[in-house]
Amino acid sequence: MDNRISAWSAGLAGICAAATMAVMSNDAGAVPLRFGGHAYQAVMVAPNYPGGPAFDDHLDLSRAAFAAGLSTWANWRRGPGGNIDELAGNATAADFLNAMTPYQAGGAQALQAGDLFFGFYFGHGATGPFSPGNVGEQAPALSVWDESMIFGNPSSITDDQFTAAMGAFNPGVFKFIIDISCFSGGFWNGNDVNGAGDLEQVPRTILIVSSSELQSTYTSGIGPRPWEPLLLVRMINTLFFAPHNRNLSIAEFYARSAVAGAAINANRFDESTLPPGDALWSEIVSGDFDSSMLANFSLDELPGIGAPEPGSEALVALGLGMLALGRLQRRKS
Ligand SMILES: [Ca+2]
Ligand SMILES: [Ca+2]
Ligand SMILES: [Ca+2]
Repeated sequence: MDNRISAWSAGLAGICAAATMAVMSNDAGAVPLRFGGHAYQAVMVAPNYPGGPAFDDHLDLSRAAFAAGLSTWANWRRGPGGNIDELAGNATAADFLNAMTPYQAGGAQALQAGDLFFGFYFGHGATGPFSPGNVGEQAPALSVWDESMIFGNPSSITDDQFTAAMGAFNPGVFKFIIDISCFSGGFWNGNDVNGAGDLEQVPRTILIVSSSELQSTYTSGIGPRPWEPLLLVRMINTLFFAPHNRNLSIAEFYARSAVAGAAINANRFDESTLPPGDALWSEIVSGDFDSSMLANFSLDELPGIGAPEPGSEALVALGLGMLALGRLQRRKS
């Protein structure tokens, strides 16, 4: 049963001792895409970790797969001139933070109230004595340590630093963050004694995490990229296979993808809408990690993660109209 081959845990200190590499980013020319009255912009990173062939030396393939799924929706586009800024696997913590600045307040492409910023991180997470953060979180935090994203060069972003980055957007911008790493739930409810805190303090923030503040996140062992945790596998599948003829709300995106409370999720959603023959959907969840979606506002206000393909709503309306007309004609005859 245990095909989870390794943990995204802070204990993997060896991954943090590598040489600095040259950094590339394809963010040149990224422009927020407007759709349905909102601008959308993503910055995505999944660091690769040095040390040779291993489960964690090519996580950028997972970032690319997620971006490919996202770009099947009308409001997201990859590549130059698109609105998905994909950082290379050798990106540093500074690269990730710097890639956000054009879209923050005062930036050349600053997002405005009601727009959606999407930040994606998949990689190692740290807490406790392995974390570069300070001790000082208090209840409702589950541990006193700050939690951190760890990059391969090595460099890191603590939850306090990331909170500051999210606070740098214009008021009213929605910040939607996916953090797939050990202890990622610790990016919420920090409540630091020094007055700082975690993402719960930044208005209009949503955070999807793969673990609680006290948990490691495990790889799923499922191909084609066996290093992806199950939540990430399912999120990628949801992007590709959810019905594209209507908006995909973030709440629905999470609910279709979530693995926490697996029985609840299995009962709540119609499995018949899932792609036939896709074994990934029937994978049994061991319950060894706990995904959650955290938000500090009503999700009804959200523009959603996926917008329908242009014209699809008209096509659906036309189809319903034809159906009604057919019934009318049958009634007449
Ligand atoms: Ca903590
Ligand atoms: Ca903190
Ligand atoms: Ca924290």
